[in-house]
Amino acid sequence: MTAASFVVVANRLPVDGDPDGGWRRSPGGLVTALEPVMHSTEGAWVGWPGKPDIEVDPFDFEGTRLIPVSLSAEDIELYYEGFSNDTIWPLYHDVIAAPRYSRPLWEAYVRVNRRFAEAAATAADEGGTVWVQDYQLQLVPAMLREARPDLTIGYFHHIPFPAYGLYSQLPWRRQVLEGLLGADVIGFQRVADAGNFARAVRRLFHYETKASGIRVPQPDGSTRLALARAFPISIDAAAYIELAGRDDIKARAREIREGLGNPAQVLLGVDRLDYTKGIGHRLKAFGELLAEGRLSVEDVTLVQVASPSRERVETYAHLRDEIELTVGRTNGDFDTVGHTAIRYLHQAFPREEMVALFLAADVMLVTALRDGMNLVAKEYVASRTDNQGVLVLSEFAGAHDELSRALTVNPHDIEGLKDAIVRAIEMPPAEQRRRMRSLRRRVLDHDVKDWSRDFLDALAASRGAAS
Ligand code: GDG
Repeated sequence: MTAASFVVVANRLPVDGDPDGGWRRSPGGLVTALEPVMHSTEGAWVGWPGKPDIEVDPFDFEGTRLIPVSLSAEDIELYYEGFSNDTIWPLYHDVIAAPRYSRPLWEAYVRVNRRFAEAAATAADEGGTVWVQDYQLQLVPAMLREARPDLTIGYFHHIPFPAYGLYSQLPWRRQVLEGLLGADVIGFQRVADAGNFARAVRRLFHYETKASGIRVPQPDGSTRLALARAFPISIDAAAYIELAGRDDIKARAREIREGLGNPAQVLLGVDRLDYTKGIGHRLKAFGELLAEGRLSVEDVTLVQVASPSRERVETYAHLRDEIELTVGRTNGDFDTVGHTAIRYLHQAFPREEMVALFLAADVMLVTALRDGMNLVAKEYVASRTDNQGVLVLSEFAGAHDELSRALTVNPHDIEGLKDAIVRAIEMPPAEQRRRMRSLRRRVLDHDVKDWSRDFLDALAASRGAAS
């Protein structure tokens, strides 16, 4: 097997197995972001193929070498559902749900991170570049550096990094920081995340942290610079614009509105069914507006897509019950024979249908309690080539740093959220246009290819930036 000069390491490979034993490219921003680099280099991608207990040999797929890391059912339960999604995920999202601190989960996380690091160490060419993705693999940078000091190593963190007062709960807080500090560049979504990380490093290790980087002492007495900085992720804006311009998708958007009984206003939420997304807060605000008579189901319908997610984690199963109880109650109380209050869809849809929903929606509700970025907000904006529609956006989503012309909300403030929904519904077309133009400018000027280029340029510049 020839070694690769550029290697991506992510929890998942960029493909899904199809029923007849082949592989399909999985939809997703990361794949698009990395396409140009993958094709201009001898690229390889290390990741889990998506099913338990399958051994798959490395194979070539659309010009990229895919290197599967096999996970047993037990690995998935302890490393993925356990430590990644039941410890790190809630802790890093400000403890919205209680994190589980359990030694067997941590031990599985270390074991599985080592396997990913070993696979990357084998795949990478002498002096090559490795880009590690996300919170499931925080220990990989240091493990990889130990095995292959010749490599340039980048890490991007897709979710928030919490304030030290919360981070310090983690029994393995030193080991996780040590793992991340193995990278030359550690990328975050927001400036605040990079700041939280640097503060945790200062508190726990007393290393010097400056804008130029963190001085990490080396075993030989020298120091190495690790750069911790914000690189806000984005979307493949051109792909959304193209879909939004298709006649069949525009026709589908009209059909969606007709199917809802042609309400004057369609509100939309699109989220993985996750407690970080503030779906319950949104439903509560909408339900109260109906109860108070400020809105009526004759005029307004809320479409909520809640795509199935992490269903084997108990907190997610409870959340689903809670949301579905609220939807059932609200619809029971307010539906008429011809009109529904909430059209709830616990399903995943093709991207074409998502764009049709974006075009059908007068108001997009993004009410996350904490979110690394929130790509849905950017996808809605990119799709609105008509410069109409209103984005209601939580200040706790990373996207808020860039999309300040949205209607800002604190989703915990239900009265404020209700007022923002009413204001969005009543916003005159001229104001919608002014705001949407400015939002679109930002998303179009900084798409996902700019994101990966900025990160990889910083990574290339870090090579040899030792002190
Ligand atoms: C993590 C961070 C950060 C959702 N349902 C369907 C569907 N989606 C697509 C959306 C969007 C993506 O999935 C979700 O991305 P988000 O950014 O909104 O949220 P997370 O899944 O939590 O992602 C987040 C992101 O990583 C990237 O760094 O922004 O903060 O939590 O693209 O459109 N797509 C289709 N059908 C669905 O039913 N086709």
